[in-house]
Parts: sequence; structure tokens; C-alpha cells
Amino acid sequence: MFGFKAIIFDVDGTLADTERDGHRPAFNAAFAEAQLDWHWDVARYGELLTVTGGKERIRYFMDSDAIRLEAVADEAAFIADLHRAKTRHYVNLLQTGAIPLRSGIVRLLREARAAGIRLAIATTTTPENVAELLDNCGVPGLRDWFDVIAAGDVVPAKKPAPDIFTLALAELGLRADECVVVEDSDNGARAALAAGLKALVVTLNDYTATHEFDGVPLVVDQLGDSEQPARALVGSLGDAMFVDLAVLERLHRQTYPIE
Ligand code: XBP
Ligand code: MG
Repeated sequence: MFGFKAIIFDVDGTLADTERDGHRPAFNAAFAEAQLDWHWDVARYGELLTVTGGKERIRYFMDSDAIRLEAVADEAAFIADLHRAKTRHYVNLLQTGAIPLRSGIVRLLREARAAGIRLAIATTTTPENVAELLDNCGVPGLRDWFDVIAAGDVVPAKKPAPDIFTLALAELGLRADECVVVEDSDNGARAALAAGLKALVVTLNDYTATHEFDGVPLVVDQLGDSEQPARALVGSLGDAMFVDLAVLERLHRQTYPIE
């Protein structure tokens, strides 16, 4: 018996390393297709990731580089079109199975299902991106393992605002103290904490390794598995080699102690 009833996962950077070799080339392909001489290299994309959401990220890039497109009357519509093209390129890439899930993800999802722990997603990315990632990662039916997929423009404000986590909680019908969250970024962690979700594990990746993660009780390099043990940078895994339900249970008790 566990003290929490659901695990809420972020997608980009958490379920899979999607940013550098997934979203980034898809943005660049959309720019080339629209005959724009914009190109986001790996380092620049890292800076742009401070803004979540693809449309918001394009707008932020245009503003920071003071780009004005004289021929464009409706900038919002232009960005929306460009982003639709980006989504098409990204989905095409996912359909080749090029982006695998990170270490330990399927193991933890299986363990949770076997224990009757519910699964949910709270992400900034476009819903079809989530569906295609889950449908093309080599685990048949994986998408249906999730009771709730909260994604994209369905909330007024994207991470670090708490809105997408608040929506996921409402759709699960659970309180924040009944859930554990797995995230990868400072924006994601801030969003979860702002929604009252304090039982939070951050799994780092290349783009988020230098983030601060104030108030996060457990930061690890990966969820890990027996072949690729996890390393804790903040908090402790105890005797565990990787993040499993027992580790999450300890984390949950530590952040929501039973009076
Ligand atoms: C993910 C994002 C997304 C993706 C692109 O943030 O910021 O914008 O980079 O997706 P998080 P779209 O992992 O914190 O949810 O282009 O579909 O918006
Ligand atoms: Mg993320």
C-alpha cells in the first residue's frame, strides 16, 4: 500500500530527450520551409528553452532579436502557421521511432500499474506530440496507460504557471498531496510546486543540468535501472540503485508527513 495514488509525468526532457534532436530540428525545418533564414543551434536553443511553449518560444526569439517581418500583417497568425508546420515535422520524426524513452521510464510505469498507482501527464507541448511519442516508442498501448493527458493550449498560462498541473489534478480527481511528480526543468518544477505538488523528483538532462531547482526534495541524473544506476544530486536514494516506487513512497512521506 502506498501513500500516493498517482504519478504525474512531464513529457519533454522527462519521458524522453525530445528537445535538442526533436523539437529543435523541427523548428529549423519549419523555418527553412517558410524561407526564413533563422536557425536555432544547440546553444541558442538552450537559451530559448527558458520560455515554454513553441509559439511562445518563436515570439520570444523574434522579440529578443528585434525581428520585424514587414510583409506579415498578422504576427500571431504567422507564428501559429509556422508552429503548425513545426508540429508536422516533429510528428514525422517521432513516427520514425527516432526518439526513445529515457532509462527507467517504462520500468517505473509498469511498476506503478502493477501496484494500482494511476498515471497522468502534465505538459506544455502540443497534444498530438504526446500521442505520437507514446505510440512510437516500442511499447504497444502505452498511451492508454495514462488516465489523464493534460497538454498544450488547454490552460491560460504555460509552465512555470501551475495551471497544467492544476488541470491534471482536477481530471484525476485527486489532491496535490495524493500525487508524486516527475519533471526535468526549473520551469516544470516551479509549476508543480506552485500547484502544491511538493513530492517532486527532477531527472536532469543536458539542457537542465545547471538549473537551480529551489525547493525540490530529490534531484537525480535519471530514473535509472539496474544497468544504469541513478545518482542523487539533491536528496537521497537510500540504498536504492534507481528511482522505484519505494523511493517515491519515501519522498512522499518526507514531503507530506502523516501527523
Ligand atoms: C516543453 C516545452 C515545449 C516543447 C515544444 O516544456 O516547452 O514547448 O519544447 O512543444 P515542458 P510545442 O517539458 O516543461 O512541459 O512546440 O508543441 O509547444
Ligand atoms: Mg520538461
